[in-house]
Amino acid sequence: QNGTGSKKRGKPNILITGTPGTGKTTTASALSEATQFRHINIGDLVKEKNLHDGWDDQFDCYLINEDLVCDELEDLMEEGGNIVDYHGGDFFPERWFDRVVVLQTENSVLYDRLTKRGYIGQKLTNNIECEIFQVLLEEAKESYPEEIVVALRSNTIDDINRNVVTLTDWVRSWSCPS
Ligand code: DAT
Repeated sequence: QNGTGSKKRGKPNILITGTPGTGKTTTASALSEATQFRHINIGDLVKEKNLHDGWDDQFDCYLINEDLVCDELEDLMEEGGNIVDYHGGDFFPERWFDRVVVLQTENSVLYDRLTKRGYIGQKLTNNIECEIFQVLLEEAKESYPEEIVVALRSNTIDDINRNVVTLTDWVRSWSCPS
């Protein structure tokens, strides 16, 4: 009864993950508009609600407090209808998500996006390597049932539009299975 298809939520939850710059926030906000689901940007939430243990100088980002983030989101996730946007996902409870989307971008395209964002040096290299080695895809496959994990290409605006249509269709079929 707790296998695939067990539905205690009225609406599904979707995790959108991928290397920084692959288009998570752009995709999640478009999908949120199409579905009226709640867009939860974990990076923003961590900053707004102070769900961190200070700034990490080495990695140039907040040291996210995973327990605080999970406590903060538990009720919303139980309710359903959430699109969670984060460059990671191995610390969320497995039961939270019905679909895990891993966005992927070609190296040269990603390089340009991250450079535009001001990434340089080690931070730039680390993120490009993260994409080359498909770190987020491997992490997703290790953390969630294989059948709910999908990798989607995100090189162009057309890709984004197509991904939003695909995911919106999936949400509809989840809510009204034929
Ligand atoms: P992320 O949330 O994964 O860090 P983002 O949505 O903030 O990524 O996108 C980073 C930048 O790249 C932003 O200027 C929008 C652009 N972008 C993202 N995905 C794209 C795509 N598939 N085609 C064209 N531009 C894209």
